[in-house]
Amino acid sequence: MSIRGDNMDLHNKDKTCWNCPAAILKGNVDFRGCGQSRRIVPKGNEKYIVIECARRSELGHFEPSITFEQCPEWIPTKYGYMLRDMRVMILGIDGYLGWTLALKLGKLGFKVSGIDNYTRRNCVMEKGSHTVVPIKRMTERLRTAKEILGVEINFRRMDIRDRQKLREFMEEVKPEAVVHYAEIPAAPYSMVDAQHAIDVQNNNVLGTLGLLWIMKDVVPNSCLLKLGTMGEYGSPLTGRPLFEGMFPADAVLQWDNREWSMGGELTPRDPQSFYHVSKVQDTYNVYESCKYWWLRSYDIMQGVIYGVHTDEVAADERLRTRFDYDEWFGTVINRFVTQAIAGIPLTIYGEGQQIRGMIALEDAMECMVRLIVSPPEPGQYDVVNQVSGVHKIRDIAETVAKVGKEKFDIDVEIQRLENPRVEAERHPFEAVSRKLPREHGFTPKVSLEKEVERMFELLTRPDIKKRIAEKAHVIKPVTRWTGEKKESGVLEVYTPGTKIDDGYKGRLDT
Ligand code: USQ
Repeated sequence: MSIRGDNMDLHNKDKTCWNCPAAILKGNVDFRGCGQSRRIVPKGNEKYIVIECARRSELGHFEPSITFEQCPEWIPTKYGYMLRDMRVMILGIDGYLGWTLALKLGKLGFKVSGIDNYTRRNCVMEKGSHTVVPIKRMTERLRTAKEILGVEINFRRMDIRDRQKLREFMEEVKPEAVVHYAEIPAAPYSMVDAQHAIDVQNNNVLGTLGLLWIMKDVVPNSCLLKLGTMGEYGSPLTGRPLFEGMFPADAVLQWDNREWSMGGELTPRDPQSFYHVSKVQDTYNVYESCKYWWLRSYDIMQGVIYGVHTDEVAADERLRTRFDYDEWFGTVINRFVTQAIAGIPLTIYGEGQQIRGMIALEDAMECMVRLIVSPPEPGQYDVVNQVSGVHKIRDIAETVAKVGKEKFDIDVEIQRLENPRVEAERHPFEAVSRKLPREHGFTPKVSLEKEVERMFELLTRPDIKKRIAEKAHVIKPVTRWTGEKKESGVLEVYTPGTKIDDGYKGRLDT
C-alpha cells in the first residue's frame, strides 16, 4: 500500500466520476440513440450532464470530472485506486474462481457478498467424481475466512434464476460491482445429451438475462464483470487474430473492390460446444443491455485456467478452493498434473496441436481486482482477453512431464486419444491481450512451470493422492460431441521428449 502524492502511476488514476459507481447521473442524458455516446442535450440553461455523489452528498450537483486520484473515496493500492469499502457481489461464490476471488477481495478490504446454489458441487457428484483438493461446506468456509483472514462474507444460498430472491439481495446490498461466475462451466458437460445441453443454456443464458434486468432496476451504475471465454472466438483457420471482442479502429473489410471500416464492430464468434454457445448468447445480451439501459460491463474472455494457488486459499487447509480433474469439469492442465500423479499417461485429444490461451489462477485473480477498480463508463460494453500465455496441448504435456520428473521424480507417459470433440487439431492461433497489460497495469507473475510445480506439491500430498486414486475412473473421456457414450480409443502412447514438433507455437499479442 502506498500513499497519495507518491508519484505512483496507477492505471486508473485518470478515470473520473463517469466511471465511478457512486455517481448518480442527473441532467439531460439522452442515451436512446447510442449507448456508447455522451450526448449533451441542452435544455433551458442546463447544458451539461451533472451528477450527485452517493457517497459525498455535500458536493450537491457537479460535473462528473473528479478523477480517482483527486477523490478521497478512492484510495491508492498496488492494484490501482480502490473505492473505499467497495461493495462487490460475486455470483457463483462457491466455485473454483468465486471462492478464490472472494477471499482475495475480502483481504484487500472490499465488502464481499455472494450467492451460490452449489450447482458445481452437484454436477461433479453427478459425474461420480469429487474435487481432488478437499473443500469445506460453505458455513465452515465462511467461519474460517473470518477466523484466519478476518474476512466477513455476506452469503445467501440461491439460484441466480430466482429473480425475486436475487432482486431482494441486491436491494439489500446495493453492490458497486457484480462479478458473474454463476454459470455451468464445462464444454463436455453441455455435450452429454439434450437435457444437459438445455440445462447449461437455461442456467447460463436465462440466468444472465434475468440478472441484467435486475441490475437495470436496482444497481444501474454498478459494473457487471461477466465471465466469458476465449472459446467464444474459436480458432479461425485464416489465422485472423482473436481481437478483444471488437475489431480495432484500423480494421478494414475489403470486398468486390470496395472497403469498409470494421472498427468497433463485434468480431465473429465461432463457439466450440453448446456451453460456449451459451457464452456467445450472453455476450449479445450484455452488449444489448449496455446499449438499451446504459449498463456498463466488462466481458472477460478468460483463457483456460489452471492451478491451485493464491496466498489466501493457501492460508489454511479449510480455505482451499476446489480442483476438478474428471472429463467434464477438469481443464487440460489440471487434468494432466493429476494424471501424472495417478500414473495414467497424459490424455492428449487427437493430434494435440491445438493451441489455447491460458492463465494461472493467481494471475486471473489479479486481473479481476484490477478490472473491478477500473469500471467502464455508463453504456460501455468493454471486452478484455484474459490470458497470460498461449500453449500447445502437446507442449503442456511435455512441461508437466518435465516438472514431474525433474522435481518430483515421477515418470510420465503421454497418450494420444481419439478426440471426443469436434475441433481443429492443427490451426493458426494469435490471441490479442493488450488491454490488461496496457490499460490496467497487469503483468503476469506465474509461469506455467511455476504453477505446475505448485500443483504437484499440493496434489502429491498423501491424502490428496488417495482422493485422486479413488476416482481415477472419471479421467478417460467417454462423452463425445456426436452424443455417443464411448471411451476414446488410444492412438499412440509415447515417452516425453521423443516427438519432433513443427515448432509452431501460436502468438500472444500484448
Ligand atoms: N484437451 C486434451 N486433453 C484433455 C482435456 C482437454 O487434449 O484431457 C484439449 C481439448 O481437446 C481442447 C483443449 O485441451 O482442445 C482445452 O480443453 P479444456 O477442457 O481444458 O478447456 P475447454 O473445454 O476449452 O473449456 C475450459 C473451461 C471453460 C472455459 C474454457 C476457456 O471448462 O469454462 O471457458 O476452458 S477456452 O478453452 O478458451 O474456451
